[in-house]
Amino acid sequence: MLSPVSYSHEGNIGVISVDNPPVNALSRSVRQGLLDAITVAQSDASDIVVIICAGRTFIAGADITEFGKPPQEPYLSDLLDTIEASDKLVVAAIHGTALGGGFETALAAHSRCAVPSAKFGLPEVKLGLLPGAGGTQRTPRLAGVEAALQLMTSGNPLSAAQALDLGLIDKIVEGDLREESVAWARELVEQGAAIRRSSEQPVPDFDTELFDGYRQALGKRARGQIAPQNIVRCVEAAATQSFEDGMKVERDLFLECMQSTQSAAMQHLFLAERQAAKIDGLPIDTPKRPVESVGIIGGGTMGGGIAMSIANAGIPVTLIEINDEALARGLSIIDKNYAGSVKRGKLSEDKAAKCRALISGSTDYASLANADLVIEAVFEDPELKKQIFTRLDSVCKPGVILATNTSYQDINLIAAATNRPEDVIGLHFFSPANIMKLLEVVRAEKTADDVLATCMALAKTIRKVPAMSRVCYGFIGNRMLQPYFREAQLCVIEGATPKQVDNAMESWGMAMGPLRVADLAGIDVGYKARQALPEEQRGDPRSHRVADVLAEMGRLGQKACAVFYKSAPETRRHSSDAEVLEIIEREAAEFGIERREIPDEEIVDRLVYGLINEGMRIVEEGIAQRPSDIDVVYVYGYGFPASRGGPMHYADAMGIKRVYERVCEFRNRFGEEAWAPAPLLEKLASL
Ligand code: T1G
Repeated sequence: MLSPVSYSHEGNIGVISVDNPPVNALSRSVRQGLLDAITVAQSDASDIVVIICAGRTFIAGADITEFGKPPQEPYLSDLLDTIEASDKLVVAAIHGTALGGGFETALAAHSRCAVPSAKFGLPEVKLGLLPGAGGTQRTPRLAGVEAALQLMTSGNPLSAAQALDLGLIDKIVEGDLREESVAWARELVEQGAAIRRSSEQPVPDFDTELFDGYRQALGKRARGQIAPQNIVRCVEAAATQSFEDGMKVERDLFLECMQSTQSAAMQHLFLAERQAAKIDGLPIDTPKRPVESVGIIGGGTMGGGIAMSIANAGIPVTLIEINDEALARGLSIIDKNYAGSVKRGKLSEDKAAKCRALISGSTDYASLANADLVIEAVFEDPELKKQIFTRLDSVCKPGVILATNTSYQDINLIAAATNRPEDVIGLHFFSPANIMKLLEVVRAEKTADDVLATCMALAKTIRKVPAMSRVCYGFIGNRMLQPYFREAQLCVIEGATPKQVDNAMESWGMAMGPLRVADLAGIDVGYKARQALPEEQRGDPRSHRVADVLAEMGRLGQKACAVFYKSAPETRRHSSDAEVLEIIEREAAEFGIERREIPDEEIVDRLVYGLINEGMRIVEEGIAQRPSDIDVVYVYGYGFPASRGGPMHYADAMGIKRVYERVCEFRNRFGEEAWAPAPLLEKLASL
């Protein structure tokens, strides 16, 4: 088999070139090829060696698809030690994204040059891992302890300019990388440049308090996660021990992470996210429609956030509102949000101004005549949505994509309000839409393949993580939320306090407990949706009575005022509300419920297994293409902990039999209607 690594000469320069598409991952054959090439270079006529990559990027890391399999020689650490020990100066020439093991390879080289657009990072923490090939020991020696801690615990990349400032690279070259890096290598030879091994550099002075500071901060920001804490221990070893001893610490703590369920969950998510972007049966080269201008109907919270996420990708947006006053309000919210992003350092002043300039407003539908995509984002009134689509049908050009941001309605009915149902699709954004990563792409019965393919690709353009759902009430995410919220409210009326339920879920890893989410997102949409249903279709009255009472008292959520908690307007801090606890007691008595102590473990199992059981139904009905899409939806849209991999991965990790038995136990205790095991769960448990 041809090696993905080639070795050639340009005069006295040895050039090692890696070509392993799509991202030059450090597969076994790449490692072997690099080892062979650097070994040959030691005894050939070359004076200096350049490592460069073909394709779109320098090495983007170890090969994630090899994780979980028995490790194969040459091991990356040994290879990098060999590169660093080279008697001939080794230059790494970088473009694209030098990440993880790829960046570690560059750090093992003696000098590094890069094109201005190159990015550098150690994102292992996002896989529940840590840099396991010397990154925790070499980075602090070049960039200092604080920069190293920041780089590895955030997992976010640096620009070439930042990497140069930190001393992680030595030169930024303009133009053709191969030409420029070979020319620079030639210069280094002529200058008689010395070999500078990262592992031999002393760690610059550092503040010893840093480590405890990071441990505490990560204890809050990455509660219960192993990798971030292990990274701090590795960098501490780098700062206080020899390189060799530090490498031993790194090895042990890397293996601890690699063997953890947290890392298995996060690796699962990495691949699940990329899988979710693929539509079974839809060829990857399905033609896509151009999306160069977008219209948005409705300038409220969702419409404004959607406009920003599209403008931030450089696409002009026209925001439509019913009148000038509403339009001015919508645009001022957008201005405020951009100012907030600049203040928080998320966007530069210049970038924010450029993006804002791409958003214009109108009260005239005719201004959408040439739009390529129109997204309706008005409140959840089915008749209003149909009227809007009928109107769009009459003003928009042929071939426009008509999308609705509804979070649960039947998109087939909305599509039927037009003469072009094949051009209608659901694009369900999550609030705040300019921040939340998930985009639920809802394929209606008649949605055309190119419309679907276009929207899945658009998601990547606007930096969202897409997951496809078929049409059902609430699609994937909100449909599964029903048993989750049902159980949260049943636990409350049966004996737990809102605080206990939320704390149990947050200690387990949810970003925010269900009742705090209700306070934040509001309960008006859910309440109105319930009121629109006949009594017998509203589900167990005990599971929404308290919410209904609070809604009827006007406690609709943060927009109006808190629901299950008292919320201090200036601090928005939540605290228990005696009045709510009284209402819970009273309604429980009404139902003749004898309230009891509910263990946190039961709360977690009822809410999470409720998600899993409904998730199984969603897979067997074909609403979701695959279970891992559900994991992507819940981690990127509902604050499900990435370190647990999503509800369906968690079910596998817990053991399907155990989940099934627990669901059966709940069925026996709480009834068939709520807890009948999904047929797929039953089938998988019987295997
Ligand atoms: N290994 C194997 N496959 C990979 C890969 C990797 N490291 N990175 C990407 N791919 C595949 C991906 O699955 C997809 O495949 C295709 O490449 C394009 O990816 C010892 C242990 C590089 C920024 O965490 O962040 O090194 O779906 O769709 O949006 O310390 O991929 O087409 O079949 O994401 O342009 C550390 C992970 C590993 C970087 C490109 N490295 N990759 O983004 O394309 S751990 C990472 C990314 C490590 C050492 C440790 C991104 C990207 P397919 P894509 P993209």
